[in-house]
Amino acid sequence: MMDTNASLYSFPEDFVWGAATAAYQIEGAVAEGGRRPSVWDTFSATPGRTLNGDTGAIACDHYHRFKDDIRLMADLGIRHYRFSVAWPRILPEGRGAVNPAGIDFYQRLVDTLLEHGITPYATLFHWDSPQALEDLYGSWRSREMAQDFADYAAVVSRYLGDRITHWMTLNEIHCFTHIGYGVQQVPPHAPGTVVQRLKDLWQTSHHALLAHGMACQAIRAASPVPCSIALVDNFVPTLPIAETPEHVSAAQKAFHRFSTNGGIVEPALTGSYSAALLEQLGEDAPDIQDGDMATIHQPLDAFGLNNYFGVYVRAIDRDPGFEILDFPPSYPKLHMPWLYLTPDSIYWGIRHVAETLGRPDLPIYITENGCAAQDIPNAQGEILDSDRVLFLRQYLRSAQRAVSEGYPLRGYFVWSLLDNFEWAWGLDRRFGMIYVDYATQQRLPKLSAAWYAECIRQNRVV
Ligand code: IFM
Repeated sequence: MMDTNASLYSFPEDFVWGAATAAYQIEGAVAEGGRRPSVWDTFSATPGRTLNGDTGAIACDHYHRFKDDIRLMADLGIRHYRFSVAWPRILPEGRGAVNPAGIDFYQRLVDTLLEHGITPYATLFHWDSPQALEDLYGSWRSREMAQDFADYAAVVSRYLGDRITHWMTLNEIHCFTHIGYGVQQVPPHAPGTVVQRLKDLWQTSHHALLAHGMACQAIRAASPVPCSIALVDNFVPTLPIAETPEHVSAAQKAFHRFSTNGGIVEPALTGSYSAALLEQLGEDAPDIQDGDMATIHQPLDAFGLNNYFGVYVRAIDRDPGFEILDFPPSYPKLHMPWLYLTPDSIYWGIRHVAETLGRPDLPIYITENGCAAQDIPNAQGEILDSDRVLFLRQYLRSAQRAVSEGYPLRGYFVWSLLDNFEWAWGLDRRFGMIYVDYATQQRLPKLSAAWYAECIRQNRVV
């Protein structure tokens, strides 16, 4: 029978279909090749910090198995790969002497990608700050961290810039600052040190914004060839409960005040903290020195949106004009407490960048999207993760809607290529399209991997 749907949900010819991972979540080999501990090594080795006491010490052993993993990726037809570089492999003490074995590892990794026709997208920081800097000055609590990060970014782009031209500075500032230093209940993030005042918490994210801006400048100065630089953020899209002018306007108003949206993505993309947020914070707002906002607001070549969920908003006729709706108990979610099925969050995330933040010029990549599911091999040893296929299909259709309406979405990276160390949830939560048997380190592509490969082959959501 003829496939009558051959053009349904299709993407432009040059759409980037990719997969993403992060160093501490997959590499393992934490004491090899001159690497020194990151805050996540220390945190996860502390009793009671992660589920089942899991650590990333071995994880997917990707440090030793990267060639096989890259071959698997190539077999699926994935031609774009987002990974992260581990700061403590490159500068084991966080600053100072460069570790040649660290550089060599990433050169070999990237060369293997290129041999398979896979374009590398490197994130410079995905939460594994050098423990040495946490010990020295409290890492993100100090302004010094911004300069150290910029110096590290310069080293990486100097040594790897001949083969990597897509750079991403920091991944999800909210998580490693506001959850790393501000959450008392389980599960926090490393380093898990709770700062005293809300102002101190906002100071950590302000330092991270500065680090992003200074790193942009450092990469452009050090890269041997022109390159693309992006920030990757996971702001929470506010979703109009109905697509009518009153609810859309309520969702736009709510955007600035929800979570840390107005104090992280907004200053990075517009050059100013949200006025509504600053008013709400009052004396808890971070200290901002002369010139900081210009440093933070660097020209970017792209923006990376990590999106898993959004929150629904409705218009109300009293102050502040909007209401954030709680999720009712029976609302569908995947295998994380926060993983509500809200496919529209991709579409609205993209629209908020273009319209609410006034950046219709900025190319966008979905740099992470995916879900944890309870993957259990069947009697034949297959993993038929139809729940993950359902999730990815709905979110990808939402991405396609944004493209079809003319928003500048250029690509999509599934989180994640492989099951991996899911931070405080240890190895218990599986986000991969490829199953990892941690006892044997065997890899097994799930049904979702075959489904995604077909999407790539047909350049549309199937
Ligand atoms: O695994 C994480 C990733 O490191 C950052 N973004 C969210 C993912 C799922 O929780």
